[in-house]
Amino acid sequence: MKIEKASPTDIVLALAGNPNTGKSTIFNALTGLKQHTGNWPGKTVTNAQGHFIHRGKPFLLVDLPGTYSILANSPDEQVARDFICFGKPEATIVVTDATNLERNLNLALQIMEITSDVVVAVNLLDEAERKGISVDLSKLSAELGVPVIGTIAREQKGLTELKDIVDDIVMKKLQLKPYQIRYSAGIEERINQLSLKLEKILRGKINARWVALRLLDGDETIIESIEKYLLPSSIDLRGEIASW
Ligand SMILES: Nc1nc2c(ncn2[C@@H]2O[C@H](COP(=O)(O)OP(=O)(O)OP(=O)(O)O)[C@@H](O)[C@H]2O)c(=O)[nH]1
Ligand SMILES: [Mg+2]
Repeated sequence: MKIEKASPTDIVLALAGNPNTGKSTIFNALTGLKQHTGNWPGKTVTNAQGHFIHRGKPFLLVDLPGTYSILANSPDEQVARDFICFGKPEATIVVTDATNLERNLNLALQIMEITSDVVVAVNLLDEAERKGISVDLSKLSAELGVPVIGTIAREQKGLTELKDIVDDIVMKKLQLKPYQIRYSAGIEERINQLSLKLEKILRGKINARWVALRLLDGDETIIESIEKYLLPSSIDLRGEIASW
């Protein structure tokens, strides 16, 4: 996928989330563009890109397809994953549905395994209120270790605060400590062994722990994408891994 920066100084942001959580509504409100919105899933098939200025800085926002996970089980998931891993976004906004947080946070946790630079937007707060659901945003933020902003995108509520936080993340003004899932001792040991080996090849270009997890899960697509986007063609990652 090509990233269309208006200028090289554009700050790239990703907009991720489950289907139908209001990503495109946020995208349109921020960029002034008219990405199609509607209440059926899977409308955003390509990555729409748009610009906005906030606090005097130029941002490039990329509206990713809605997915329940980024484990690359479908082309949409792979597009979303590859952009978060290789599109070098300086922050990722994870848009969640306040009426269905438990399911939505699964994706947020997966993204937080890849990158620390995450803000969670809890959208559809009006719908939640109608259903008698209240969300303790500050407690959620404390648990997740990343900022959480409540929004009602259709009414443009919370969006300035969201932009402020994104800028704070990009400017490294916040201490982010994203919650990391810990696996059983045996798996953690394998993760550590693999991470050490991977780090020598990946050299901080991508989170080695996360790559190790994907490999343990038998995910071949991550090797292809790393070879395609991150490594010089002289390095044979697949061959290296096969030799371990
Ligand atoms: N009540 C309410 N409706 C909202 C809010 N935000 C978005 N919507 C509506 O929810 C529907 C889905 O919004 P979209 O912006 O298309 O959602 P999306 O996440 O881009 O969906 P996909 O591209 O399919 O993943 C639309 O009908 C929006 O108008 C909100 O805060 N409150
Ligand atoms: Mg959309």
